[in-house]
Order: sequence, then C-alpha cells, then structure tokens
Amino acid sequence: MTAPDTLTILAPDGSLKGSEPQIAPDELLHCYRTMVRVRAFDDVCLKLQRSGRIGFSIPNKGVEACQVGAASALAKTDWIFPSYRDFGMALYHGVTPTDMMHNMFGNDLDTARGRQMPVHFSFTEPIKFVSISSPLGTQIPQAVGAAYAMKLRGEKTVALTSFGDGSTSTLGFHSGMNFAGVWKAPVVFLCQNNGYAISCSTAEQTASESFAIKAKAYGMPGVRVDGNDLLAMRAATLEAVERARRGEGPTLIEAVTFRMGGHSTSDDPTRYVPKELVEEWAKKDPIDRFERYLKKKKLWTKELGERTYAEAVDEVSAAVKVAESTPAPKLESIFSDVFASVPEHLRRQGQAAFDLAARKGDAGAGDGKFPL
Ligand SMILES: Cc1ncc(C[n+]2csc(CCOP(=O)(O)OP(=O)(O)O)c2C)c(N)n1
Repeated sequence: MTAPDTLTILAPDGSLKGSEPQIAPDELLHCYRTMVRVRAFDDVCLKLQRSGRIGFSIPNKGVEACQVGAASALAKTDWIFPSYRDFGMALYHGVTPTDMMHNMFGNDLDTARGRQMPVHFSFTEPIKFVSISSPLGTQIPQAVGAAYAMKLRGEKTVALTSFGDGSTSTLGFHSGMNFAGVWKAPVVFLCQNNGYAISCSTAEQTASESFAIKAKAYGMPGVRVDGNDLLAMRAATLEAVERARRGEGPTLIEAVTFRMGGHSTSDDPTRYVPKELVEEWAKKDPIDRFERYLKKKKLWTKELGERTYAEAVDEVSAAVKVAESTPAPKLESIFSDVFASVPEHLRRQGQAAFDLAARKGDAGAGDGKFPL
C-alpha cells in the first residue's frame, strides 16, 4: 500500500514546504503561547497528581499543534465537542487556566461541581466547549445533532468534534459520520491519530490504509494532515470550516501525530511504546518546529521561549493556589443543576440524606469512617 498524501506546510526544520499562509504576527504568537501554556499545564498537573493533590490528568505532550491549529480556525460562535486531550482548544479561545484548574480539583467553582473526573471540562463562555464525556465517541453524534440543528435554524455556525484513532471503532463514529453525510451537517470531524489508543497501536485498530479514507464511505471529503504542523492543521481545518459554513457539508480530517507522554497519569507507556518511536517523534515536536519557523521570521528567540514557558508555569501555579483553596461542593449540591424543579420524591430522599449528614457529620477524606 502506498502512503496516502499528507498535507504539510512546515517541515520539521521550520522551513516552508508549501505556500505560506498569511497570518498576522500577533496571531502566530498567540498560537505559540497557547501551545506552551498547554505544556506548562501538563507539567504542573503531573506534579500535582504525583504528589496526591489531584487524582488524575491527561498528558497532551506532542499533540498541541493539532488542538491549537484546529481551534484557531473556529469563530467564538462555533461549538467544540472535544475529546479529553484537547486542553489547547479551550485555552486558545480564552478559557483561563483557573477555570480549568477548578475542574482538576472538582471544587465548588468547577462547572461540573465535582461530579466529573478531572480533565472533563465544560464551558459555555467564551466558546461553547461541550462537556467531555469518558465513553469514547459519544461526542461525535452529539456534534452532528447540534450541527444539524444549526442548519435547520439557518445559523452560520459550525460544530467541530475531536476524537482519537481508537474512537473510530465506536458506533458513535460510524453513525455520526453517516448522518452528517446524509444531512450535509455543518460539522468538522477531527481524528487525532496519535499512534495509540492506550496500548493498542493504529495497526491493531484499522485495516484501512488511513483513517481519512473512511470519509469516502460516508460521502464527504477526507484529508490527511501533518498533525505536528500548526500551519497545516489551521489551513486544513479552515477549509473544512468554510465548506461547512457555505452549506456544503462535513469533512473528516485525520491529523497524523504522536502522543509523547502516557495515555493518562495512570499509564506507563514504556511498557508498550518502542523507545525508537519516541525518539523519532521527539525530533518532530510541534512546539520546537513552530519555534524554528518563528525564529526564521524573527519573531522568536531562545530568551522569549524560556520567558513564555516560565510565565505559563507561573500562571498555572497561580491557578492551582486559587483552585486548591476553593471549597469542595456542598453535599446539598448533588441535587442542584439537574432539574428545573426538583421532583418531590428526590426532594424527600435528599432531605433525609442532608439531615443524616447534619446529625452524624459528613464523610471526611481519610478519616477511615463512613458516617452515613
Ligand atoms: C466506549 C469506551 N470504550 C473503552 C473506553 C476505555 N478507554 C478510555 S481511553 C481509551 C483509548 C482511546 O484512544 P483514542 O480514541 O485513540 O484517543 P487517545 O486517548 O489516543 O487520544 C480507551 C480504550 C472508554 N472510555 N469508552
């Protein structure tokens, strides 16, 4: 089988392979800073998890250009139906590290009020970043339904949904792709092919010559893009977004990238990822590549790079201080935000639980007793 064409604009050495997109310096630097902030957020969260201050995190190292390049093609009025490895999409559009850190601690200011795992963010402002759900692929038909509703309402908005190579084996992927094609829904499918679905390699995931080719069966274009090339990711997503906005229907983008860290903080990738593969992909690091490009444009120096990372770590550390000192959600919150008006039987059960907690004391972490 011949390797399918893959769109690249920036070569790993930072030189241009294709024609240079016209992007203002401020925007290039915003994309760069966002990728660095994702890396800083990752680094801080790993330390928090290892020291027992949060329970879990998901590393993004290596896939920052996929997230930020794709997000940069969206307007604030568009909707994102993300995977759990899309921190950069939220940060690019102005979600703050503090907003995200509240979720990492599951505190009272977490938009999910501690009912979700860490990294299961949801935001309505400054962009619609729909709640991440752990069951793989469920965001795909949700995005298609939302996009179809946008079309029926005559809105000019677009939904982008992001998922990994492993998620293409879910029913959600196939039914979502099918009906998006039938309805010409304004949706962009972003498959981040990062080499593995936990320990399952892409060779064990599909017999197709690529993930992009699966688009053909559903009557939509499929494009393969170098996922470590921010400019290519932005250009391909922009084309797909514009096509969707013109009413011409969906596109599947396969971003070819590599997860340079573990699947999650509970994973040890050295058990299944060959060392040589990690070394090969380290040379294609998306942030290093973008720095080389910015340097050629005289927009980057080593000093600027170091300062950008240090500022990002300070910003994320400040977010940790705020989130860690924000109280946990109150017991009473377990019945809020679900019903417009709480049904009588739940009200009775809830009140009985609250009364018992008031009499016996709420369960405290690590006290070895369960007073309820
Ligand atoms: C329906 C379902 N099956 C299995 C799992 C367990 N699981 C969690 S993450 C994961 C790997 C997903 O890989 P991929 O979709 O490629 O995304 P990546 O983690 O590589 O970004 C699996 C199998 C799950 N969460 N949901």
